[in-house]
Amino acid sequence: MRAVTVATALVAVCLLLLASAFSPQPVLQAQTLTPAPLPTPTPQRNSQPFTIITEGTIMNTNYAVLPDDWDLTYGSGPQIIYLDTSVYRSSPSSIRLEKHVAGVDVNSAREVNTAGININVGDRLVFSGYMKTGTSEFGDTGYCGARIGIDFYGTYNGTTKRITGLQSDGANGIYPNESAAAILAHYVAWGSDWTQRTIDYTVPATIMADGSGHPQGAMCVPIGVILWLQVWSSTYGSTDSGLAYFDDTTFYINPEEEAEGLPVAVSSALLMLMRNR
Ligand SMILES: [Ca+2]
Repeated sequence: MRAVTVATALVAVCLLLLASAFSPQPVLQAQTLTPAPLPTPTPQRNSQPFTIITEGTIMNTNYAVLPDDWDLTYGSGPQIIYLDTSVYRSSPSSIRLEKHVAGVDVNSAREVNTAGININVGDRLVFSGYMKTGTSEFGDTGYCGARIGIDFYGTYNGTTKRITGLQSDGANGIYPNESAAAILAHYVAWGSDWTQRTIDYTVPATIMADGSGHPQGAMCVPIGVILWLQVWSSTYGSTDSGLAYFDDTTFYINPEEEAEGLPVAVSSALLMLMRNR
């Protein structure tokens, strides 16, 4: 009798999982957010509003396909972001980022962004990309070259704004405790051949605001991210004429579910059940 009861329970659990797997996932309403200025020394970011896209129902989607998921324009007027079909890691192209010229282009951040991507507390975010850099016009060293990062957005006092940015590998804190050594190590220095950098970060329940959007020190619940590719320097900013190329970018939400060997839909349903306990 006991074996039969256990078997019956197992069948019930499997049916529940299958039902959950094939039931429609909630779709968030698209929201329009207004990015806020970054704190010093991180440069001013795009002032254009953006729309959050949902993460959808398939967990192994790459949300950073190059070039499709990257915004090749930044504000109005002349641009400094180009598709390059002669320098790339994988055919047919990479993204080339040229220097910022004050008064000519508005991309003083010297960066490339994705749209807003919906995330949830507890999600594991894995963002990776390859960078190749030219020579620094100024011979700059240290906190300079090419890098990748993640800006977090969340709601506080009824408005959704930028919370803060993650500038290192995700294993060494986030504002105000992000390791300076980890930020330094996350740069791909000038004069580098194709080099991969990866951010692996699990979204905490709250993230402290750095003051660029929400009031500094406010604890905010993260609801979305914008990924960025950037050339930056602590001394010469975005005006260095050294070029940077970005290729083979990937951004996965909860990729570990595939590694468990379970069908993606079933493992996603299991995760949802665990979250909702
Ligand atoms: Ca490519």
